Amino acid sequence: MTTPPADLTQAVLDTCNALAGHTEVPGEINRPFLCPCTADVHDHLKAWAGRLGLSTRVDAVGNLRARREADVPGAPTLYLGSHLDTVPNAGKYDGVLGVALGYALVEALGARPLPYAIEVVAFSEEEGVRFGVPFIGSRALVGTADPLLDLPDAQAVTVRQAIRAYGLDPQELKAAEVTGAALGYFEIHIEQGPVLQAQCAALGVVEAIAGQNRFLLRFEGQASHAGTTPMPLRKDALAAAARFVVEAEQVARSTPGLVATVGVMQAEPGAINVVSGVVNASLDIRHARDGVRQEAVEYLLDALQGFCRERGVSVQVTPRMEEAATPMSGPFKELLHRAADELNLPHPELVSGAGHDAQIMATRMPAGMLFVRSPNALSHHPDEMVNAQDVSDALRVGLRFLELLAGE
Ligand code: HGY
Ligand code: MN
Ligand code: MN
Ligand code: MN
Repeated sequence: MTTPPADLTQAVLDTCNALAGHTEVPGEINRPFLCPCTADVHDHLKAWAGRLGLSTRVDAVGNLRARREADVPGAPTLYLGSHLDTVPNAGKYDGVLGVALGYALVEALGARPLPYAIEVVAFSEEEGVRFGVPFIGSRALVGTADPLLDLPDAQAVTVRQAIRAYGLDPQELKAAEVTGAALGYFEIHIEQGPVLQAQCAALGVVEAIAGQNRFLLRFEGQASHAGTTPMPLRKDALAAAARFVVEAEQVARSTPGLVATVGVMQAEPGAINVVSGVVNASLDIRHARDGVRQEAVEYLLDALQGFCRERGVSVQVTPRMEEAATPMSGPFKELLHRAADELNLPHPELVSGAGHDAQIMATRMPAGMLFVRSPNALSHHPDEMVNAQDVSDALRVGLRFLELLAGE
């Protein structure tokens, strides 16, 4: 059992700080899919990969792939990593911490011979902010990104066009797919919630990832004068949307473990004295059990139609994604327990309310996730934070996990 050099934790935190500076919106961390600053982020990571002697390539969807070959020909590949894209006004650790820890783990392994190759993947898109569909990066590795290529963003630019605009070739999508034997995928990520802090645990082993649905909702009523349109004659798109938001919140509050979020709400024309004629909104709904989630979706979409009928408003519901709950059981989870047990570090199991690339990679290979405590339970927020000691513990458990995987 080797102990990672103490300065590696600092290198991880320094990388999170440095990458936070590459943003589309000055003063906030904001990196949507294939934004121009992706190249700067890649340059920073390529420098680290260069120091480690890793070969790098950027694949057709902008994933940065850094590879350490095995010492035996034909050996399987272990994939490590997380995502580089962020939500608007994000924190500096969501995704990036896992990418930096991937590089740090390779560094901690040093030049020792390994019976497997390692590929650290910095996924180009996991959040789904620009196209409303998450996991474009990891879907490319498991060969399910094709159907997403013609999805439009809010400016009617498709994924395919965004790939070309960045200087990549969507025709090369096939070459992004994992080939050859895959040992599995291991991701370290911040918990993004309150569970580990409440249990005074630095680390957690992910037992499952909640299932989720995402919808785009377009309400269409009739814009009209706020002063001269009597209430019974209105077709108020925003009132219909607002009534829906309240219902979604009430259903989620009354269903244990269910979360429902309307994060986008854009009213048109958006003037103080005009009844809203159009509202573009979103719905994100999740639960660890698929039956509960699907029942809530069915109820809410039915209630939505009623709220609109009552107001003479129509609504267009566009399903953007549905991911079933993903159990993270199997050999990787057991090895993570063993590694943390050997280091006498508490590591409760927990379900992830957040989606992760691991749930996509798990469709193709064994997958495991280690969570790092979020001391203030905040994420998708500039105040997102980690404890340096917890990151150091994650590095130690991650290194021990890789050693156990190598039979050491
Ligand atoms: O939204 C999520 O589940 C995560 O941040 N990708
Ligand atoms: Mn994330
Ligand atoms: Mn996120
Ligand atoms: Mn254990």
